[in-house]
Amino acid sequence: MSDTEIHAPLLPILVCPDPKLRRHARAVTEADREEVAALIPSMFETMYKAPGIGLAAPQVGKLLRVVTIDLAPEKTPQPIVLINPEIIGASEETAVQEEGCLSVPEQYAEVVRPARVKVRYLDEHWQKRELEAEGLMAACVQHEIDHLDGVLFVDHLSSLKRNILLRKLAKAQKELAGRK
Ligand code: K1U
Ligand code: ZN
Repeated sequence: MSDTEIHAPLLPILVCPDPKLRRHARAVTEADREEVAALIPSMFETMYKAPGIGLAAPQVGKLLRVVTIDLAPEKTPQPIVLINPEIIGASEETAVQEEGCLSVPEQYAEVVRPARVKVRYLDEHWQKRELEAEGLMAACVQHEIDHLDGVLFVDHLSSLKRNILLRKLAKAQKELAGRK
């Protein structure tokens, strides 16, 4: 990376139990075009730096229905922007995927979700698009759309598993704050 490369500003990632993560994000309209155009590069920069394979705008405190995804930034970067994404089809068959979350740092759990989904969205040029996803992409896109509705991956776990994970998170966050 050269010294002259221009970077978009990094955004602070909210951590659970921040109440903003539980709010519903609103649909983006034409009136938001400038704000969204500025937000997207900052979301990618923040996601790559974290590092993560997805990021939803509410995780950086913006209650807008905007998501960035890149499943393989190290190998062959394939950045995807989803504006106002909607799941328009989901398989009855389910799949288990280990999930993490930048807002639930260093905690991982197996989550059961539909194995395949069809998503309708606007891309970064505001063109209507559809995406059929399976495997990690299906899990990631569902995880990110959940963020737009104030849902976290821990909500898909049994209350026992969720409580254990959230207690571990609180302990780790307390230790981190003590070191600062
Ligand atoms: O939304 C987020 O919090 C990002 C999250 C997305 C996600 C991961 C796994 C399954 C479903 C959704 C992450 O990116 S957690 C970090 C992570 O998975 C990862 C980080 C670096 C390299 C590879 C993966
Ligand atoms: Zn997440």
